[in-house]
Amino acid sequence: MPDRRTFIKNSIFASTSLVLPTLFRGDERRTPSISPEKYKPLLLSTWNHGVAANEKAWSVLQNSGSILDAVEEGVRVTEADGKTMSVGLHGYPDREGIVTLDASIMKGDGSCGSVAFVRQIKHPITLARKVMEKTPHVMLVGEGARQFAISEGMPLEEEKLSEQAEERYNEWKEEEEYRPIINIENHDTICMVGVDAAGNLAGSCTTSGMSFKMHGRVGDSPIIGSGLYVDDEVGAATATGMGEAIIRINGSFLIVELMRQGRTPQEACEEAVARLISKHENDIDDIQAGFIAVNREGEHGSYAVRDGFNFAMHHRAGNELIDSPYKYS
Ligand code: SD4
Repeated sequence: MPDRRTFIKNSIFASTSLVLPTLFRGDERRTPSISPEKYKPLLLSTWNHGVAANEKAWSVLQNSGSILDAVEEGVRVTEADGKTMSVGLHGYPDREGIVTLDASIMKGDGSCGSVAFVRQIKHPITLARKVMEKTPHVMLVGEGARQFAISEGMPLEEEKLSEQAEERYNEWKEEEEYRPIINIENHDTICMVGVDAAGNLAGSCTTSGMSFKMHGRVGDSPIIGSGLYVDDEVGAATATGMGEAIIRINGSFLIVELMRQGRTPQEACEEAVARLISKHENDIDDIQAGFIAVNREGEHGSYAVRDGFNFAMHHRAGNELIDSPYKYS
């Protein structure tokens, strides 16, 4: 059984190797400059799987011109990628052995939708978009979300763990004696924020959440303002990592508001991480969280609590995987 990093690296590189555009060369990475250039359009996505998600989103943006379609279609690639163990129905289950998914989507005009604790739906991001566009609500959870999916004609998938998830779940039950794992190695959500050539923004976020979580646990990803926030007047931000810590500081909203007050995306991400750390003096060694942000001018930023967070950035010249700056090694 490979460790998480090796597994993610191998699987994502394997799954994206046929679609890599000009700038990305597998293990070639660079650290972003402190004052990044302005790019419009621009797409940013979390982790290695962001490369393939960006690739799809970019082609959708070129064809449809819609930044909302782009961020939805982009993360659907990861939701369907059977090798990503922290997104989609093939991901790791909760401690009862049940996979429950969280997702959110937001447009820069304030429209937003999300679903949480939802079962049997292959594309929760599309369900979140339907909540946004077809209901008077922002968020549906659990059985209600599933019933809404059925009423919208979305198929229910069989509730069966993927081979890899089942194997790991059985190991975990023996090793961890049924305690939820809360540690820095246990997350890899796909989140995407983007700006089109005219400065319109949108974002998306979808996850199976923390592995072996308590049944019913919901993280930051479907909570508007925590896992994702978008405002055409300012910019967009999204988060990955330990949801509990991100919710406590309302991380994505915080970053957008800091940008509104004049911070660059980079400065805003760094300040959000500092805030998060200040609320976790006693357990910060167990926490990883990372943020990415873009403003309406097309500047970007990223920052993480610790080493190991990366993100994919797509602009006109191509798609790159970038190691994020961070606070702790
Ligand atoms: C959660 N934030 O459920 C998600 C997990 C995650 O990268 O981001 N993984 O807490």
